[in-house]
Amino acid sequence: MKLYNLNLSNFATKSRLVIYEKGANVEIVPVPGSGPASPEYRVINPLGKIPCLDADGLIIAESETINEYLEEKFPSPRLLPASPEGKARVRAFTRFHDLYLEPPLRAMFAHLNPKARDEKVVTEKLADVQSRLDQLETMLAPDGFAAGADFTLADCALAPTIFFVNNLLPAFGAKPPLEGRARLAAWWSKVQTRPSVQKGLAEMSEALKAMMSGGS
Ligand SMILES: N[C@@H](CCC(=O)N[C@@H](CS)C(=O)NCC(=O)O)C(=O)O
Repeated sequence: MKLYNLNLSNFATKSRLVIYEKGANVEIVPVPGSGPASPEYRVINPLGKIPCLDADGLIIAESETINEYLEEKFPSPRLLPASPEGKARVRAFTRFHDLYLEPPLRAMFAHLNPKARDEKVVTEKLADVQSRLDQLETMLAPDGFAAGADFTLADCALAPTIFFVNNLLPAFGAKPPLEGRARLAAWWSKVQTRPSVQKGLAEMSEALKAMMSGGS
């Protein structure tokens, strides 16, 4: 099995965390060609999105589909609870992440350079991200991991994006995102005790530094 990956990608990190947690035998490889838009990669994943998993010939796109597949293929340690209620609780976070929290943050990436910034777009998207973070604050378990006592797919989805939230929002003039959000701050400290998260976020951090300094 192979995961087509970019270390800076929060969605690819979401899947790498699952691979690291499970110690799954998945080779992590760069996308071929010049990047996700390259014809070489489009032959593999027509959506042109990272990550995608080559499961011995079956191409699986979309990080959440990949993560649920990995959960079934490599059931230990379990990252989805056994009960329908527990599963629903975790999936509420992963859907919230993919559909509501991440898209407005992503829309801000193109405006990182103050010289190429559309302030109207930034103001609108920043307000959206802030209200999603407030919603997340009310959703998080009062202590422990996102959905309760156990580390789950919910934490794998949230950690890479909250890494971006913490590192990039202040560049848009926002106050530190953990300030005034006690549950989010407590969860962030807790989730970083996990070796898989330490590894995944260190890879993102290195890639972010390289990008900021003009490297690849
Ligand atoms: N919904 C997708 C989103 C993946 C995504 O947007 N990946 C970004 C990298 S973080 C990407 O491939 N961007 C390239 C593009 O959109 O052309 C998933 O969950 O995998």
